[in-house]
Amino acid sequence: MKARWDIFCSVVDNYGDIGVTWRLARQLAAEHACAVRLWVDDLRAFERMCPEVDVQLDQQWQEGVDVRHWSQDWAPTPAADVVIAAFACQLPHDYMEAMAGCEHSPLWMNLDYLSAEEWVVGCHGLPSVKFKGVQKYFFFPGFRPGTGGLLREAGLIERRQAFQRDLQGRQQFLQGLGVFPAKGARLMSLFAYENAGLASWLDVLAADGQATHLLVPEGRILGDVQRWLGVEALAAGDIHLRGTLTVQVLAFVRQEQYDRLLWCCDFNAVRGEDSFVRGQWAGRPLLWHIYRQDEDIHLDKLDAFLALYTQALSAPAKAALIALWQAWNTDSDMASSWKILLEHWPELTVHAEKWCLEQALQADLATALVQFYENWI
Ligand code: TRH
Repeated sequence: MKARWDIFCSVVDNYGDIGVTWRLARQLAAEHACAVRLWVDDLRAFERMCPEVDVQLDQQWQEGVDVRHWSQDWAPTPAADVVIAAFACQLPHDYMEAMAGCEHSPLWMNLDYLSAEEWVVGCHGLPSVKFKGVQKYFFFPGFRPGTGGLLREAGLIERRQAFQRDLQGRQQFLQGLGVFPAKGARLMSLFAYENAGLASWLDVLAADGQATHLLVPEGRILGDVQRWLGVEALAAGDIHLRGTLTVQVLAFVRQEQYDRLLWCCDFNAVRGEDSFVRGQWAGRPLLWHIYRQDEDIHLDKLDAFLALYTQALSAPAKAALIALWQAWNTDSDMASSWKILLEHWPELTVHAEKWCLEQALQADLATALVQFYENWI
């Protein structure tokens, strides 16, 4: 009999919560023959990345996943064999009672936030709280051996590499999005939160000897782009040229298309958690806008990732990358760090692919979860 999995996703803000749980749910169903229910409290956020979602429905099937609207009025529901609370969300009390009432307690896990910090290795898989005899465990994604790894579908890297080799396929994909970059232009994507450092970056791109075509999916950074362009409003489809910089606004696309967009670009600015990981699987140099946390604790997470990511780089390339990422994450001037980074472009490009392949040697997160369950029973 198929193991039954319940994944609970509460959308706090943005798209990372649903982005991560949707990928995980799909992969568990498609690759591990699990019967997966995905409980989501905000179907509108889900609809942005999976337009087939009907926001009116309490129950629907999407790509082999039983999608449930997690509403305030919780109807009695039997507990699954494995229960995942994503990002420490609080399960409905009645559901916890149902877990406690099971003849065989389910495996209950908290899928934590992604961090490259060293302590994660020591905490991954440890018992957390108990509810009436049902034990909860910490499950930490991560970059280091001994963590739960990263979400990565089977064959992802091979598909990505084949797509990157297929010039015509890439052109067709971009044309489908209305993107026609000039020959020789550097193609870049920009998905980020509001950032006061953006103007200085765009200034230097506009004055660069090489042309840049910058793709900006609709979202929080658009206000800063708009101010820099000096236009009244920006909407998907808009294209503006300033110096050697073309800025093009894109509609928010479905998750698989966003992956392909990252694969097409020479450089990706990504953010949060899920796009950050997908940027790494793209095998291209990237810039991470980390999710801001109280008391700047996100800056420790940033440093921890940088320490790992830059280990194999030459000293000057390492310094250039660190300077750029730190400038971006402290709303600082980007001009000089970007210019210096350009000097190390070939090394950073080779490194991005190498890092991706190294990370792909680890078991992926869905497989690690299934393994954890199998060891547990
Ligand atoms: O949206 P985010 O900022 O999410 C954040 C982080 O996860 C953060 O850690 C968390 O605490 C906070 O949410 C609540 O960035 P993230 O994680 O990259 O998620 C974006 C998702 O949107 C990702 O799955 C990719 C998807 N996406 C599309 O499907 N289409 C698009 O066009 C774009 C730009 C993104």
